Amino acid sequence: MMKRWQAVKRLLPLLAVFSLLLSGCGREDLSALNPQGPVAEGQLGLIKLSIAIMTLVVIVVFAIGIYVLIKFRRKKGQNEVPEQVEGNHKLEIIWTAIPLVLVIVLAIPTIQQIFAYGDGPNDWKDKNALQVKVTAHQFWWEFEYPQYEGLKTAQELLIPVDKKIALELKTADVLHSFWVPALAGKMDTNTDGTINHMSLSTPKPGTYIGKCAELCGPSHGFMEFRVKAVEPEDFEKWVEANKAPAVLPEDKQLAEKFKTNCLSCHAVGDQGGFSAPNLTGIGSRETIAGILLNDTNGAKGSKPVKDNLVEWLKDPKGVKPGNLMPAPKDLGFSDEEIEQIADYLANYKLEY
Ligand code: HEC
Ligand SMILES: [Cu+2]
Repeated sequence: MMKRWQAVKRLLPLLAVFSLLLSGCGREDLSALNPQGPVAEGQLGLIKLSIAIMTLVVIVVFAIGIYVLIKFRRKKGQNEVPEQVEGNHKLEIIWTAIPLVLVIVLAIPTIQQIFAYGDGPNDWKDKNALQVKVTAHQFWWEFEYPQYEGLKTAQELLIPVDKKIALELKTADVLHSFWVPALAGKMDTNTDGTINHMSLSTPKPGTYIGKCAELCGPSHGFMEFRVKAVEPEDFEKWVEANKAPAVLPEDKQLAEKFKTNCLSCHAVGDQGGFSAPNLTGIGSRETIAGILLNDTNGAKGSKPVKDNLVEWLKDPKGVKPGNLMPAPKDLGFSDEEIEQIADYLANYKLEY
């Protein structure tokens, strides 16, 4: 008895440290406990229901346990072995039936919600839904809007409020998982070529943080994205703004260098490729590379867009280890040219 207590005493500080560590994981902006749309609300409801049922079970089991411990403890002077009881049909039926009932109570709303909020493939065909094809890459997110020809963006999924957003999810490389805690649960991007669907919506304009929820490589922890919900008129304005012809650096020589070295992977406007994030209007986005916070919406710890661009361009792998962008200096860009490119990109904004 004494020994056991000592072991517990030794474990307690460890548990305290763990809970302290875990409390560091609590980011309010990345919490499923603060839902901002119907899907996340329904999911929180299920979390609450299952916690309630489990709490009830714990209370009842502990109460019975404590009652039995007290009632049937050995009395003073009681030396004979008590009557040994083996099996009791009535009790066994009861404690099989109760969990079954509890599981059914949990299953009914769960199944209801799955179908109410997750009719993925049908939502995709829903004419009133905004379709977005999501492609996960190590370590960035690509968003394509097939209902708007040629419209593609990266790291920041712009959506109109009060509209069903139907997502089709796939990966370009390894297994990732799309997760915007405030709006909806996770959905994997499969590596076997199969496509997953999910949908979400929100009535509230705002920026919701998303994260890759499947360990996918050295920069998995930095694989963040933003879902930015705006009024429908603003969304249409953004769509129009994206159609503007490509803006290139004013300096002719720099523009050529940018075209040959950067647009082999990236796109601006109607020029370039799509093996890397579309840079159109990057100056008005809320992050660089999904993780360096721009001061476009005054977020805590944010910096001017240009500073973040310089930080990224000076050392992309320093910001996100293992990512696939070559360092511009290895492509022959001087520090001065990096500054100029950062300046150009920071001023490449979309009005909406
Ligand atoms: C071989 C392809 C490739 C080339 C060439 C390349 N990049 Fe990239 N770039 C990438 C990839 C991939 C990412 C995404 C990295 C990540 O977030 O994991 C990226 C990210 C970026 C970002 C952040 C994008 C965002 O959405 O926030 C900027 C800015 C950028 N590159 C600028 C440049 C510039 C300027 C050049 C030319 C000097 C260049 N890149 C050359 C592949 C490339
Ligand atoms: Cu990932």
